[in-house]
Amino acid sequence: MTTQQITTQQMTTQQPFTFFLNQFEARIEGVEPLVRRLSSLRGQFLDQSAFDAILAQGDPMLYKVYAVDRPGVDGELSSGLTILHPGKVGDEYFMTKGHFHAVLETGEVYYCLGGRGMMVMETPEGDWHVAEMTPGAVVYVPPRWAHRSVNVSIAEDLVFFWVYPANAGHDYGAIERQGFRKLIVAQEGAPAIVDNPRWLPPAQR
Ligand code: S6P
Ligand code: ZN
Repeated sequence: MTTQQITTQQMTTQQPFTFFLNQFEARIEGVEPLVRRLSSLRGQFLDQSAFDAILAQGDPMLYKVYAVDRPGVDGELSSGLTILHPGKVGDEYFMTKGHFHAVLETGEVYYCLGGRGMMVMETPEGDWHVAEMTPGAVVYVPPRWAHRSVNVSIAEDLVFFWVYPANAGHDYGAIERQGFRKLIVAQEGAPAIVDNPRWLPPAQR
């Protein structure tokens, strides 16, 4: 075993351990990434015919997630690296699915390592916020805020490290139903924040 391999034992016992984030190759040594493709975001992009047209040619990879998961108990922290590729569906930039944490009262820290992006956030009450993601930006996602990352660069990957409570879990349901309140689209070549017409305020759902 080299010092760069992360083992199952290290990921499940309470012994200290080190893992290596290879910033230049954008991966975590010894971890198999989870791959998310366009088809897993069906219904999330505004332009459904553009979505179908891309899928007719194949199912491109949108992002990869290298997760160093820890046991889902109080006090443990999971962390990892996400690489979100550039691209658009119609005028809308490639993005992650986005989620609330299943344990709503849990936050998360994101540290942007490369690329240019925006993080779209909202609360169950409909408050929203968009934070810029540029190298060096540390975005704090407070408890209760759903979060989605959007790559607004033309050609560069958006690369970010994150840490959150290992027992937080993910709740994708609300976002799958109606998406986020705000969308990020290209307007005259620059990213713009626009209303999502599918989104309804809590009282009208
Ligand atoms: C986990 C954290 C990230 C995202 C990842 C992919 O709480 O926020 O690991 O899971 O960036 O996003 P998503 O919405 O597909 O899980
Ligand atoms: Zn999260």
